[in-house]
This record gives sequence, structure tokens and C-alpha cells, in this order.
Amino acid sequence: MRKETIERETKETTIKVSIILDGEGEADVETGIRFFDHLLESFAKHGKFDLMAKSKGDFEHHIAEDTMIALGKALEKALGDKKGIRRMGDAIVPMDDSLALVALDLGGRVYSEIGVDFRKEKLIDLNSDLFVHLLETFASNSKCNLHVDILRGVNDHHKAEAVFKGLGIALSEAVSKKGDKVPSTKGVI
Ligand SMILES: [Mn+2]
Repeated sequence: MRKETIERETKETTIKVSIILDGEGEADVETGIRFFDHLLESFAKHGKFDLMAKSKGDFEHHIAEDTMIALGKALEKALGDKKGIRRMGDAIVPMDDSLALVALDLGGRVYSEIGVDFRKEKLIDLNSDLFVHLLETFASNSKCNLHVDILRGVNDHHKAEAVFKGLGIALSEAVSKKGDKVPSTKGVI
């Protein structure tokens, strides 16, 4: 079973994140930021990952950021040598008025291009300006190439949630396995 736990303790935060890639979408998430919990639960549910995240700390910014660092590292470690994985994954996810596109590549080349704008300063209790940073943090720590765009949408909640559902679905596809060859013409990733 592909799984990993990352524990991270700094002067700012105490974080524990576990992920089981071949899971069923069970989430046990407590970060103290309700909307962030909601996004991570959506990610786990639609990616069919079993995800545990327990995060505490001084500020919302540090807690959310360090949780995404741990999640990215847990994913990267859980993947191991990446033999047999599909490597690329994508999703176009509607949620009422909103339509989100997520495309990613786990080939080890870190890059992120996140085209998301919100109308309001707050996503409930998560600062909107953190959203792009959280996805970039995930991409750099999981060593992934991540492209996200909101193709259309009005409601901030729907836009944000569609992105995290899409991230789960795209990642689920990318980590799916067939055979045991390294998915690169170089023979290594
Ligand atoms: Mn919702």
C-alpha cells in the first residue's frame, strides 16, 4: 500500500499529515480553518485518498501553508520510485456556476501556473490571497507541474471547491498504476 506520514514541527506550527494513495476518500482533517478543512476533505473524497491532517499553530497563513508543505512531501514520498504510474492527470470540474481546470504532471519538474481570482477577500475563514500560494506550495513540495484555471465562475466558494475536487481527481489519475516501468523516455524521473 502506498502511504506516508509527515510530521513537521517548527516554532510556528505543529503539523501531522498522512495520506494513503490507494484509499477510499476517508478524511480526518482538523486544521482549525474550517474552509481549508472543507477543501482538503473535497480533495480526499474525489481523489479517493485516505487523508489525515492535524495542524496547529500561530496564524492561519502558517498553518495552511505548512499543511500543504506536509501534504506535498507526503505525496512525493508515498509515490516512491514512481514505477508504473500514469504520471499525468487532469480534470475539468463543474460546480454550479463554476468550472475549474486542473492539469498536472508528477515527472519531477516543479512548475505552477495558477489562474484563480476571487471576488471577496475571504473564503469563509480562509484568506482568498492564500489560495494561489497554497497550490504553489503543494506543487513545489510534491515536485509536480501544476496548472489550474477557472474557466468560468462567479461564486468564490464554488470556484475554490471545484479546484480542490479537480486536484483530487487529476492526482488520482496521475498516481494510478499500470505495470512497473518508469513513465519517462529518460528511464528515470
Ligand atoms: Mn462547499
